[in-house]
Amino acid sequence: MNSYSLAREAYAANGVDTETALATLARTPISLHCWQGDDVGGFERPGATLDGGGIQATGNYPGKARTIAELRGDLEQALRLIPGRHRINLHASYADFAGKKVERNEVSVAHFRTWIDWCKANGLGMDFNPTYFSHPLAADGYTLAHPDAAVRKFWIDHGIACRRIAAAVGRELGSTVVNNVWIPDGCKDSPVDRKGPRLRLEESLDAMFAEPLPPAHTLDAVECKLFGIGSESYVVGSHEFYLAYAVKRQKLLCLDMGHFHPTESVADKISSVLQFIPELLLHVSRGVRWDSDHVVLFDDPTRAMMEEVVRGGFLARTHIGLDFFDASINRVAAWVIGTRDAQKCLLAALLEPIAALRTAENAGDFTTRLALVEEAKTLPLGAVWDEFCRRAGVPVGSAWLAEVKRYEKEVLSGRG
Ligand code: RNT
Ligand code: ZN
Repeated sequence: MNSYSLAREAYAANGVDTETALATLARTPISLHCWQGDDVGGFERPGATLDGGGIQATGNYPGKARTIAELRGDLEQALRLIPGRHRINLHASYADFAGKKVERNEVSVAHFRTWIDWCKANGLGMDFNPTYFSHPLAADGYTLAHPDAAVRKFWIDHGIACRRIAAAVGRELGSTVVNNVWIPDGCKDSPVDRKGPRLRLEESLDAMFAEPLPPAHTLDAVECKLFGIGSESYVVGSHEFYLAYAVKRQKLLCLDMGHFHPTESVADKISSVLQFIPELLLHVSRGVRWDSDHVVLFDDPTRAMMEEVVRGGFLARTHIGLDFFDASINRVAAWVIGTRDAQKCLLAALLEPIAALRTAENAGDFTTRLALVEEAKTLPLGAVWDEFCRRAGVPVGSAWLAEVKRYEKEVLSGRG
């Protein structure tokens, strides 16, 4: 008997059907963030790098993608090692301008034509983000909440342009594009006016979202944050601000796992938030001290997150995206590790002996609940995961690493 058959029996004895779990996992896409491949630089100009704005990529591991073609090649390599069918999450700063200079308030779907074609050719969906950083008009740390109306107008127009791109891409690919708004606006030291920028942000968002677009083509999300590098004392788009805004305007809320106090459970927020907003976007990430963007692991916070999504029956209302950028290790490996681990966490959640746990809880038998949760942790998850990889035709276990090493030697090492 092979290890999967044994695992299947072990789970069945706990009232869990591994085949149902595998089918659900197979139809759950993960949105791979393009920005892990080039340290959030983008390709608006040659040699672009992440510039200011509340986020930072650290490390100088060789092999960073220098062109759109290189980035696509790296993504293709990562996708060959990740089971399932997925999506690519693009920032506006990854537009294909074909050498021309195009301002952010003038971007259009034409500048993403080659990305759309590439997504089609690779069977990928797309998600989108306006880019409110790495730009002279974001250099003082304010964009949509800027005190200068002309600067705000520029960024509102960028947001409007991006929503139209998202809608056009969603229509063409036949798959809803989540368009996520994150802005860096905030302050290193304590401002005396915390109110003004927030009033301006609400006004800017309303102006940006004014045009109705078909939800089947695109959905708007807003991303909250506790603090950023350079905005340690004040973030305009705080948790309370965006939660209230999302409820008021019925937008998606983006919960980035690295954007909270280190001891806060982000998983616990899901059921509260989804009681009042239509859908949720997750930025699956890992905070370490003051950095919010380490590679995702098969760890307790990520497992808890996926458990909440599954237990609450929220999978259909949750868009799972990744958000990390580690420049200190092989960037293709970072994608592979983070995506496979997010999927492993989801699989673990799908394999929970949930019926027995609910029976125990409903009977007030918390002893049994605790006992079963703990016993479930050592059920043969690995054998089910390996079977998933085998069926998807991707390397099983750590075999993917040899592929990444080969790619590093043959492709990445040739980049200056
Ligand atoms: C920054 C936010 C945001 C970015 C990406 C690049 O704190 O998490 O999601 O990481 O848009
Ligand atoms: Zn994020």
